[in-house]
Amino acid sequence: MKPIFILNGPNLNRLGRREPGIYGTTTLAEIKVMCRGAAGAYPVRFHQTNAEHELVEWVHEATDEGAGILINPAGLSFRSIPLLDALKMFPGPIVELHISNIHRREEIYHRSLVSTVATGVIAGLGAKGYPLAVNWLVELVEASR
Ligand code: DHK
Repeated sequence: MKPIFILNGPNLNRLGRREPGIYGTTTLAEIKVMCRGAAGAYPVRFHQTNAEHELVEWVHEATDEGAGILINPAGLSFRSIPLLDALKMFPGPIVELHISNIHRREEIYHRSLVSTVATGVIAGLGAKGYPLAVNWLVELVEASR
């Protein structure tokens, strides 16, 4: 089985302590456990980085080896052409996830470049959006086997 890549962008390593009124108190380590639970038998490659180039390289790895991508690009959602270009190469399903509802926040968060290539977008469901997205990806990948 090809793995599901779960990729997290800048500042998400601070979840739990980062603006809990917006992002909640669930840590990224706890989210990783939730994702692995939702993935069942599917292998998961779970990463977080504050560096744009690392996120790009993991998208390349997913393009070569992965079944699906769940990505929270964080602040890179809105300005990263390199990340957008990398995601355009991925042949499988992509779910873009934001813990917060970016459309209810400041204007700078309203237009995600990643949404122009994502299969679907989840925003505002908090950390619980992650296992929901994984469930959806697993179902889709299973159906296409
Ligand atoms: C996380 C971030 O770091 C912000 O830059 C995004 C996203 C929102 C989130 O809600 O998970 O705008």
